[in-house]
Amino acid sequence: DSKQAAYVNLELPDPTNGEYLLGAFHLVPGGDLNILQAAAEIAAESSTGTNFKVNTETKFSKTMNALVYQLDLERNLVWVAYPWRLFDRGGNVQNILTYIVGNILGMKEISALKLLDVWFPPAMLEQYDGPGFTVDDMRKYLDVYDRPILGTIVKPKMGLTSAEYAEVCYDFWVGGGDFVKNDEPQANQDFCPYDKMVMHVKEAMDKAVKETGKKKVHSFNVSAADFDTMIERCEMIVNAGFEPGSYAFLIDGITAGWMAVQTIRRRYPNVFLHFHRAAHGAFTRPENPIGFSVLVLSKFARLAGASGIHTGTAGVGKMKGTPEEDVVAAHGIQYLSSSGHFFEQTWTKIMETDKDAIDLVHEDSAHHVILEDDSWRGMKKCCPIVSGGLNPVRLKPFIDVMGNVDFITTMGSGVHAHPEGTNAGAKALVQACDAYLKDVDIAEYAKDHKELAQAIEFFQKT
Ligand code: RUB
Ligand code: MG
Repeated sequence: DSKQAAYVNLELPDPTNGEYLLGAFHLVPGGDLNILQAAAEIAAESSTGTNFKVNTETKFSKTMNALVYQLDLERNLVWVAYPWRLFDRGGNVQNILTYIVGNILGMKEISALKLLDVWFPPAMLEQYDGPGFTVDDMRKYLDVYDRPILGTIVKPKMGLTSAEYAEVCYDFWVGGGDFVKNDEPQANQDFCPYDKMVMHVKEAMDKAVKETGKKKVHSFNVSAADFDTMIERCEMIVNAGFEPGSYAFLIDGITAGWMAVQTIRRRYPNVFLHFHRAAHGAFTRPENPIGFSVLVLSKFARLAGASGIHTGTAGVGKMKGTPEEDVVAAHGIQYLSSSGHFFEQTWTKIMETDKDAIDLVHEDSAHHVILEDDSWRGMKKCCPIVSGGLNPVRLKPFIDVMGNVDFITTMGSGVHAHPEGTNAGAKALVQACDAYLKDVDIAEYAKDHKELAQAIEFFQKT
């Protein structure tokens, strides 16, 4: 069949030669197509083709065809190579997604289709921004190393006035927390105007910093209806007198879109860009056969330049998620190289990583390569943000599955539902973290740490 002749090459000599972005899909054909026929339809629709071969194609256009280059009939897997010259120049992530998880997810020819993993060739990485301001920069600002950055989300999710909102921030910060985020729907509501919220948060932060002698960070949701309003929100924060480093910009990247993410990355390279991912479940959940994985979403967030993205709690919290999915995604974006579901991704912009020649590199206990100074040669790291139904009691179980402490955690109910309130909730979180660092069981540590004892009592029965 001519489609297979044009869009399948099971003998493609070297898919990793640098010319192709690679994708691995789970595919169940629709109708009476076999997997090879369905795969050819996918490669066609997601590169140069359509349902019929058209008479307008040229010798050159055919070189831009995506190619099915590998199949696993037992597991219903197909691998596709996309010549990356297909993609919009100038580092546009939205454009890639329009191809590789675009029309194809709606085609009749599939009954299940999920992009499980992607691989970016080094030369392609060079075209994309990657993160500007990283969690390492935030760590320097906070003077917090060797432990997770401890955060909260103000709750109730909505309905506090700007002054009430800031008071909750203050209580958390003086309790010892580092980081507060707007819950993602927080915008410019009539009962909590954005400008007042910013002003009150600034006062609350100043007060908390003065009293504790520690730096604090607030992540402001700058997602908005349009470009101008988004930038207005950013500028309001920039001009409110905050110290650089003390504020982050949150974009709800799925609902606001990749253009919003990349705009903030380019306009504010020195601000931590916080990618919240509301609605990702529509395409990432494992029981949904159509979509793409958390790993794929997270890798594109790093490519686009998010400083951090929510990667899930690996089943420890309230959201659906497993270590196989969430931890692989977290490692996939924070390390210089790691194994995804199918691909080994190295985020260097050069083909060969001659480890011996790179004296700034070391390996951690799990043999993940870590750049001492990740601004050098590689695409910078993107920080896993771990959130959703966590509480102090669940901190250690999560660290155990994660295998490292290089993440930001934000606990909403896990802090504000503490029987003694937000301040005590923050203290309990800090104590749970201290217990972990001292390698003491939290039950033991709670014997002389009241807030932690209360948290254990309260959260363990939930
Ligand atoms: C969690 C919360 C975040 C979720 C999003 O609040 O507000 O929006 O973490 O999920 P709480 P994910 O701590 O009270 O559950 O992080 O999986 O994207
Ligand atoms: Mg939220």
